[in-house]
Amino acid sequence: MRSRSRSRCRAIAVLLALASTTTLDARVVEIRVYQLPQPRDGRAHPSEFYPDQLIIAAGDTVRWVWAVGDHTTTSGNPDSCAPDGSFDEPISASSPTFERVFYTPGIHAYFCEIHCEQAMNGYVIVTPPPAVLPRSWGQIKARFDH
Ligand SMILES: [Cu+2]
Repeated sequence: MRSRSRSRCRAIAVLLALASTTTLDARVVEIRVYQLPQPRDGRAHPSEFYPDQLIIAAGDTVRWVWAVGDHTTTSGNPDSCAPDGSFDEPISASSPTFERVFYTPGIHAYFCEIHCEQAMNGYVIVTPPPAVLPRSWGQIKARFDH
């Protein structure tokens, strides 16, 4: 009985350690999805993602949050409005948020399919995860012994 509760305690400690290491550095960053009133001078650009350029670290979450209008978050080339199939979610009153964790470093472009021609697009720039500092002389030495 005693060893059973001890192993349960150990399991809980491991879970807590895992939870703290995975959530300690990861962030959730929000992007607002707007549709502004059409300007009187007829300029097109009434819809936007804000901010439309974001720098995050690998493992961070981006959360798109609906504000006004019907939109999509569609991965792909905003110049040609061509989806690449990585993600494609509606952002509207009935589907007000969309979250995605970005693991792969690089530039991830996306656009709104409905307003792509009006340059409603954005970029998520994902930096590599920070280097882990060596914790012992042996680890430091191992880096230079080849
Ligand atoms: Cu849109």
